[in-house]
Amino acid sequence: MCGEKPMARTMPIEAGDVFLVIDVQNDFCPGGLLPVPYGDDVVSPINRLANRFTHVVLTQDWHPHGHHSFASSHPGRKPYETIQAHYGAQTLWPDHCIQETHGAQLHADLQIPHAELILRKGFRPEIDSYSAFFENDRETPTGLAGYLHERGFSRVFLAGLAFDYCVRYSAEDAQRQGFTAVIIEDACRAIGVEDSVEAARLSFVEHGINTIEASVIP
Ligand code: VGL
Ligand code: ZN
Repeated sequence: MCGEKPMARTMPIEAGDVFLVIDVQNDFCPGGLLPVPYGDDVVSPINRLANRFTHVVLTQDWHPHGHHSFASSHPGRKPYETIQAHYGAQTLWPDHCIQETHGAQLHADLQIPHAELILRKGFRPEIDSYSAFFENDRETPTGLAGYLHERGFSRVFLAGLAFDYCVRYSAEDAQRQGFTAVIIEDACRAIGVEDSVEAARLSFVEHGINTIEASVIP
């Protein structure tokens, strides 16, 4: 049967919108130290999307040697195991995104010359930082909420790596800080540790966070 009104298939970009591109760095791409499967597939959709937004902010995971989130800092522990840190559960990772290394550089094919801010996170030796807004203690701010509020943004569109970690926690915190978070899901890729992808999707429903496809932004 015809006659039903089709759903709105496009989402116009508005003045208060900012595109937050999470951790598109060599170490999270195939060949890197913490490779996200098909991580580099996000580069071309993100380049296209970034062109549609006037305002773009990039994040960069930026750890010192011997960072607390590295399995190598915990004798006898292996990557992807979980430990109890003073701020709660912490997944242990292979060493990655060490300051000034090639792996910590943004992917060379990212073409976003108009990006207005590159925010580094995870530089405190004793605490990890998935979210672009807060360290994993969920109380030490990165300053991004203040920056985005002061600039008058109201919606934060997110894409990048990894869907189930830094994108997830950044979207939750954006929403909690009073922004409307929108995840562009096919411009993300996930790491997948146990049920991390399902947990992320459930959390987005709980927090009222919308996920869209890149094609909705023409
Ligand atoms: C990330 C694990 C460790 C991410 C960063 O960008 O999602 N995941 N550090
Ligand atoms: Zn990290």
